[in-house]
Amino acid sequence: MPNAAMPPIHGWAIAPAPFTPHLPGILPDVCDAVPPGKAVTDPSTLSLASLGWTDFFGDQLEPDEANLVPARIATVHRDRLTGLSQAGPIEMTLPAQANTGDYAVGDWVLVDAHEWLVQRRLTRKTVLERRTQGGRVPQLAAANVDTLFIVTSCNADFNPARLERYLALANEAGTTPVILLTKADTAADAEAYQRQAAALQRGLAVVTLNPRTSDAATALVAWCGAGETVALVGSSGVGKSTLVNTLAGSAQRLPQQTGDIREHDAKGRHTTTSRSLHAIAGGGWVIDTPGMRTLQVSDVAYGIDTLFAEITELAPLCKFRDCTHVHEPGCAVQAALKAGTLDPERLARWRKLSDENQSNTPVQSGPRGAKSPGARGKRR
Ligand SMILES: Nc1nc2c(ncn2[C@@H]2O[C@H](COP(=O)(O)OP(=O)(O)OP(=O)(O)O)[C@@H](O)[C@H]2O)c(=O)[nH]1
Ligand SMILES: [Mg+2]
Ligand SMILES: [Zn+2]
Repeated sequence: MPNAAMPPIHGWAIAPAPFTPHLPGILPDVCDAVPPGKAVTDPSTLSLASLGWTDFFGDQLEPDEANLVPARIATVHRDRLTGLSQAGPIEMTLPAQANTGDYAVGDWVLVDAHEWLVQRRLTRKTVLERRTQGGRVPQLAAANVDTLFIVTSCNADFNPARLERYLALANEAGTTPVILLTKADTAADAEAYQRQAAALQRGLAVVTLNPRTSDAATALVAWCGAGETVALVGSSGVGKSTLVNTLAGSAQRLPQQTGDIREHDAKGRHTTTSRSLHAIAGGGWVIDTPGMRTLQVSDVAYGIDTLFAEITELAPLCKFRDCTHVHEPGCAVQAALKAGTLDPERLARWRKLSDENQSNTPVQSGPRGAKSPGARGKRR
């Protein structure tokens, strides 16, 4: 039963939960993840479903885990995790040998209701991970994300090859990519950016918006339903945190810090330094991430095949099964190039990304360009 004497946290009443919550301290960063003003009268606001819980996670519960509490990770620190349970914001502890680096913002974990000790992480529906230059193991960016908002500005930040890297990552993770174009107000021809972005992948949604205005939230409402999770990625200074603040709305307690960009090259100043989960005013959750300097790809063969569908579809028509599409006779890709139906720049970028992926991926099945058997939405 809920503890009637439990004081509200930052103006929040504890929603009914089948256990007595123990809150080791005030957690401003997590409290901020909870939309204030609703739960006091609406205990369903922090229902598991509103936090993004689905049968996919429910089906993973074992009979002897009935006493454990599901919680969603909101921030990951070097030595602790914060999260949200039906009881509200919590600070979790980890078993002695565990490493917080194994957890991602957006993960679902099972914790015991007395100590908030993490007992088990549930298998992820989707996981976004990235490799840094020279990095040995991929870094976890976010988990259980439905839609990846790839944010770029209508200025010197706009770079098709970099956007394609993000798209390959999203495709591989089983997360729907959407390109968000910011700073159209500062560009002479914003429509040209919109056209270029839309050509990067078949069926790709591209939304031009100004994160500083409330119209931005309206424009994204289709991806921000109750229980849905979006993550923002992109270079520093493109307006990710500004958008988080707009999506979170006026009820947000601790706005994300934002920073201006350098005039001469439009580069940001890496204002955001860690990942965090925030409630969207109209429903759903948004994960803010620090601006990335580089994005290396590895193990994204499926993501690349989807991204470059026009090339992937030609490869089986080549005379040789292991055609590299460079010099072989009977190459359907070279034929398309000559016929002018394939963009040579796309082919060059496909080659570069495929080569990088191959050299970063320990064992890759199938020749380059052939349909890879890679499963969509790798689960771990
Ligand atoms: N003119 C204009 N300015 C914008 C727009 N979107 C964002 N900005 C400004 O761009 C600057 C950078 O925004 P941030 O939200 O801090 O960028 P960020 O992507 O979170 O950057 P990092 O945290 O460093 O990765 C801020 O000064 C914003 O006000 C836009 O559409 N038009
Ligand atoms: Mg930021
Ligand atoms: Zn070929």
